[in-house]
Amino acid sequence: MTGPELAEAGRLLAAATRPVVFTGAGMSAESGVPTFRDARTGLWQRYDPAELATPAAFRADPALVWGWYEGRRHGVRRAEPNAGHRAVAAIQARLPETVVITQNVDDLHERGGAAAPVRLHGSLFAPRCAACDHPAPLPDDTPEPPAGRLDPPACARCAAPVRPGVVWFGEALPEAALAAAVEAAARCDLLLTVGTSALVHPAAEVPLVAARLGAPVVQVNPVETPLDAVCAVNLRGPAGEVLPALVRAAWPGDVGR
Ligand code: BJW
Ligand code: ZN
Repeated sequence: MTGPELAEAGRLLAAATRPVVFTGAGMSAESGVPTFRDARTGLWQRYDPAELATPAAFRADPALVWGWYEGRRHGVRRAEPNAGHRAVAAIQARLPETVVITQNVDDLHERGGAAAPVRLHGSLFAPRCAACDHPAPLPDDTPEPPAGRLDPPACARCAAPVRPGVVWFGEALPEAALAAAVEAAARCDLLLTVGTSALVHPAAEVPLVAARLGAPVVQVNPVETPLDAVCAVNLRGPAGEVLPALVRAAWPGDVGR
């Protein structure tokens, strides 16, 4: 990240009235929540998505999949929002029409002070029945995180296994969330994309919609992504450092952040 790029991104943010903040796993990396595809630390380096993040995987071995997601839910429960989440909340406080769209299944945007985001890939905190979609209560939280296999609870309505409320490969995204995301991207006057590899579709098309309709796209990511080509500004660095710096660049006179 260089001074002129930060200054230009700050100008774009200060001039915006209805920005979209589009986030991926890198947003929560500095909170200790692992990303999926980072070379050393990504979940998909250690686990096979085909065995854990598809409907077929859950049908084949519900206890393996449920135990893995419960372990991740406990990890998120112990995590705290980072300075990047708080900067997103500061943008929303300054520009109330800001729409936060996330691919993340954690709850760190809300806990960082932002309004509930548009969730494209569901939530670790909204389990539901795998057969009838009836929402299921979260299991009681034990002090010790579960390790390994764990039988899922049974649906109170039909007794089928309860599944994590996330979107797996091959599943449709929640219709209302995808429509809200595309609409917000189409009418925004700045799209800030943070911490996503932009490899998973259709979510990755959200910033492209904004770019196609003429909104500037500013990217925060330590590395290149397929979005580089459509970005007005690329801020190379971690969200927890770059986003607070961006807020300071946009509104230098503000105090209290
Ligand atoms: C930092 C940082 C720091 C690090 N600061 N940055 C078109 C083309 C090709 C394939 C497809 C296509 N359309 C659909 C597909 C198939 C598939 C897909 O996209 N596959 C590709 C991977 C090839 N898509 C689907 O299957 C989707 N469904 C679908 O298309 O349905 C069609 C349908 C219609 C009607 C009926 C039925 C079906 C569903 C996709 C669901 C994705 N689910 C997951 C798992 C969620 C649950 C869970 O958590 O386990 O969602 S996969 C995983 O990837 C997760 C994420 O939300 C998603 C995106 O990952 P993200 O957030 O970008 O993370 P990373 O790790 O990839 O990147 C992190 C970035 O952060 C990196 O760039 C780092 O550099 C950066 N970073 N530290 C800032 N400190
Ligand atoms: Zn049911």
